[in-house]
Amino acid sequence: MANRLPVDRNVGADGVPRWRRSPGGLVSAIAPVMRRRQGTWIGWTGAPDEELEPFEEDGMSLHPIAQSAREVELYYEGFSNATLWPLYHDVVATPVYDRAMWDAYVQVNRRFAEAAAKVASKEAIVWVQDYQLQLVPQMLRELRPDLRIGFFLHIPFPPVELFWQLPWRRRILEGLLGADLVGFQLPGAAANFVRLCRRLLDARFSKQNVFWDDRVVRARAFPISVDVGELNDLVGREDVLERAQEIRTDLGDATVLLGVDRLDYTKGITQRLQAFGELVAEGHIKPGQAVFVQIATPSRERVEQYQLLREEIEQLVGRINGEHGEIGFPVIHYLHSSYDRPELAALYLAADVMVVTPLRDGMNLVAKEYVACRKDLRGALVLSEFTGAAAELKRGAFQVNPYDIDGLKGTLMAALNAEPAEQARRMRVMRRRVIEHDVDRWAQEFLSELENPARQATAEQVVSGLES
Ligand code: GDG
Repeated sequence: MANRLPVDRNVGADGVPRWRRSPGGLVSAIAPVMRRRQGTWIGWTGAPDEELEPFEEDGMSLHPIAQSAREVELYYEGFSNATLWPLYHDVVATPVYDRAMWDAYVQVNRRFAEAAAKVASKEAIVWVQDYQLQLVPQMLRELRPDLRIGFFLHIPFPPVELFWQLPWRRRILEGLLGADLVGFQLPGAAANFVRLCRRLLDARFSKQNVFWDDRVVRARAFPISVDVGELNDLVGREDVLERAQEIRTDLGDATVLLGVDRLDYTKGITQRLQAFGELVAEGHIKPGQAVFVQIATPSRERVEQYQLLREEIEQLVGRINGEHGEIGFPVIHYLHSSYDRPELAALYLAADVMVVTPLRDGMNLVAKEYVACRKDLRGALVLSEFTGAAAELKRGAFQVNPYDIDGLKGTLMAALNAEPAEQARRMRVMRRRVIEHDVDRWAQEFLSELENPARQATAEQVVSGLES
């Protein structure tokens, strides 16, 4: 179960709408598992006010959940993306606390739970994805106590002090505690969850297990990753290699710094452009010698904070290019657009320095995709300490605190000046990690932890853990 189905509707050249698998690691990781197990994917089609019957596509059974235009506004753009998203990302923007949004969140979560309760066979496994559906585990367990329920949170889980702000904090925790296994990107997030259960619900616990409602709820970290095989195939393609070369030629054979992000205030786009702009202003970087390419994929365009961010970034890009660009040599290429996977792979291959500077990010797949694409062991990754990926890639990445603009400038220069031998050494350690822990392994590890009752602590063990 996920907010969205794994397919998008596209209108073909003949004018007939068709479903196409959505791009992205999550879908490519879970789709084969679903096909193998003849599972059903429950989610929204992306179009408001649309009631569709279940259908088969891409070898999977898809079960659409309708959402009205008003629910999209209140549940999706509202509670999910204007309340939970900023709250769970260190309050880098101010969360909106609105009762109508909460009511819609409860209503849509209930619709998902009811659909799963109808569709799931006896003692089936249900895997619920992400922050839009945190009430589903509890709602579903009430309807179907026979099911085994897993939940995975793709974004950070905040510390006690921040989560405490949420007027509906107990309800969210109780919602998650309906699962048998609650997965997070990092151990710190799992620890935050257990601590909150203790402080807020007075729940008994032992290590990473919470004893709740005569059950044991396990909280564990499962760092997500990328589809290494898919990326490997892409960067082996002749047309992708040619395209990478073409991009470099079009950029005047300058040194290329690259950012690829959804246009989101958590991604630290402003900070990286400011640092780059100052390096140009101070003469450390000369127009024509180095160029910054920033892909900002349109995202959540109806949410006000996203509109404001877009204006801020576009003003900043305009100012930097206006002050320092020369005819034929803008210092920043800013592209507010979305690209297909081969084009992204070509961009990764064309980039000398990949700049990933989120203020907070659950994992950050872009960093891992860059590493997975660089079989040639070239290129440098500048990576924020505040991403989940930093925990795994810290030995090879140039780490930064994106709030520290001077530090960021120094690190950008260090990455730009890294010798090929150093680039290769760093890339090798990062590649080892990403190749060994790809997204397929992530899905297998989660599901085997969910299914394997042998490793499940019993309620008695939890109690005795408490007593010892
Ligand atoms: C959430 C969490 C966590 C980007 N532009 C285009 C495009 N992309 C793809 C990237 C990458 C994905 O979107 C973005 O993933 P990230 O991990 O970087 O960020 P979020 O979207 O915020 O994802 C995050 C993730 O969930 C998974 O758990 O890592 O922390 O916030 O795959 O390549 N893909 C295409 N065209 C684009 O223009 N096709």
